[in-house]
Amino acid sequence: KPKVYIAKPIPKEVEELIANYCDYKIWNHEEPIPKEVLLKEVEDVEGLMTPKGIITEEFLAYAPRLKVVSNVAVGYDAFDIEAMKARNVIGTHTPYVLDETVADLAFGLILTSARRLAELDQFVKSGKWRGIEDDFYGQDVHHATLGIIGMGRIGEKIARRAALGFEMNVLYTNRTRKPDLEERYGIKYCETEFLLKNSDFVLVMLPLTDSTYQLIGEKEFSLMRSTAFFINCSRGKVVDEKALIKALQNGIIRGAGLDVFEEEPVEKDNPLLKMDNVVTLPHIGSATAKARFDMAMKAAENLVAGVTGKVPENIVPELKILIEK
Ligand code: 8YV
Repeated sequence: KPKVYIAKPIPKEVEELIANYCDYKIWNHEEPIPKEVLLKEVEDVEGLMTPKGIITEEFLAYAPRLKVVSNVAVGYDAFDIEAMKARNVIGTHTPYVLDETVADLAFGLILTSARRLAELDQFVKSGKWRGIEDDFYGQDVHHATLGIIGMGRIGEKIARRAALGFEMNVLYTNRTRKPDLEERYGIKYCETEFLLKNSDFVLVMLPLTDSTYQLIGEKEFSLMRSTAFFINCSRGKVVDEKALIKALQNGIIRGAGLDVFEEEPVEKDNPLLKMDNVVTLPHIGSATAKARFDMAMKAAENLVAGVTGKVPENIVPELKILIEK
């Protein structure tokens, strides 16, 4: 059987699938695997399943027999695509199975920001509640305008919730226009500038790539309404975090709902953690038992396919060229 390494704990059923086809070892600890342990473990494996997939040229030099890296996440910004191409290492990810789960969380962030849920939860628990006060006012979500930057699989699920559930006016930008979604949900394609100027909530749902790195910065925040909220549950680095902090400190925008940060875990002296109008979460977009189980299972299927001479279902688009050769 081909040797593989699993760099995170996985459910029993997922382990059983791998055991049927592979000779495997698992990192079975809550804390992330230390780099030196991982580098030792991958010395003679053909497959690696990993939650983060930091695959660089340097890493690949430690794993001369590696054929497939199965990322237990949909985002694969930690893959060095060129290095993997050069070494003929296939990379896979876990699309589809987390889309609805992340879209739910996006609405969690929208509602929590607009209706001040986290702040007022703390208020009640601290025993300060005396009567019904006007101070508890938030902003309406229903019928407001949501601008979605990035209309991929997850963006679409968010748009559907917004348009059909909350009857929001949905604007979007994307590399390619999606007329079918416009027709189905009544969402509107527009220029980024128009979206920023006209949205009550600006939500980014973008993969992190060279062209999306810090795509949202000072100029973009300056175009937003002073009453608008900025929402991000994709990748922290698509935003210039310093510019976001400035925009919040100077009242350029009303607030933010963030599941992701430039550095994770977020530094404890990050000013975002001190702001009442900012909701912060520890990157839990896909964190439900069902979604995480499905992600692990999909990642295992991709891994097994890759080391048993089959074509994995979810090769990342940029590396499909490796199996077309
Ligand atoms: C996390 C995610 O990576 O899928 C992604 O791209 O950002 C999340 O699902 C998750 O922590 C993976 O273990």
